[in-house]
Amino acid sequence: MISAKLAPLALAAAAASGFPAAQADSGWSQLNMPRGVTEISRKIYDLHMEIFWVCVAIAVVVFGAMVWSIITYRKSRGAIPDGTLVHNTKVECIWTVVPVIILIAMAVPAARTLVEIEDTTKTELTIKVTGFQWGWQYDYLDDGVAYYSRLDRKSDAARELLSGIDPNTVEHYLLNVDHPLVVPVGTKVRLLVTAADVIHSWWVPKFGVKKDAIPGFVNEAWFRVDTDKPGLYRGQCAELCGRDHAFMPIVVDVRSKADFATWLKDKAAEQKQAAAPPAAPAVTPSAAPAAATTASPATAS
Ligand SMILES: [Cu+2]
Repeated sequence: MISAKLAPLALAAAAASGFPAAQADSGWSQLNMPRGVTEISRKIYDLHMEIFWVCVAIAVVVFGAMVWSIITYRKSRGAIPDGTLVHNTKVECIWTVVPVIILIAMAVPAARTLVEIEDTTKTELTIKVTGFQWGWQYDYLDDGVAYYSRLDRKSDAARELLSGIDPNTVEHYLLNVDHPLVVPVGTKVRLLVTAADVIHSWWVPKFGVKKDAIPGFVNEAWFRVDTDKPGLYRGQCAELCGRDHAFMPIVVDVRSKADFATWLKDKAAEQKQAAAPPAAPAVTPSAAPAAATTASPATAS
């Protein structure tokens, strides 16, 4: 009943946030953070809900006491202000000790989750992520594969001023890239996050990862996508980094381990071939100096 009432509101919120309604989840989940597709993202979600309900309980007690006092001790009922009210040591001790206990009770699970988020040991794949104006570079450090990932051309054309293209006709408008980051499922992937110019932030909500990309620093983050959840996951730069901040989305293509291995092998071979110097043309000794002299004016100009 309530969720049915709130659904249009949630849809409007989703539309306002820039996420297409078709891609977003429905109902209540649109008002909350996603549960995600990694163990850590679910732990973060559970922690968030735990703390949320603690806050709700505190709000009910505090505002309940306030409203009850205001109504019960109102002037029209003949209440007289107590001008002699002074310190009550017992009450003051209680309202100091109780919040301290609540804070400690919240800090313990929060610290436990934070420690897990920071634990980048036993990683199976390391990828360097470099943010730049305006896109991302992905470096598979152990495999010699590196490429840039930018806003897809269709979104880029539609976002131009007076382009005449209706953004509603572009699929995943501003949320699609030309070359997504490709990773395998069920693998602990470590990201080394940095930036080439200004501060960016690599954020994929469903992985529970949001890490600042800072020039001159290398930040670490990690994720392991559930083995039964391959697919495309989207995110965005989450640090206001300048004019085109809104135009550097993130797409992660999560594949099965076998598919990923094939992709990585093909990509490495393709990049190796592209980097190889072109086969030297057969140059006869007499032709070589002539080629050199004709080439020099061209390079000088
Ligand atoms: Cu950015």
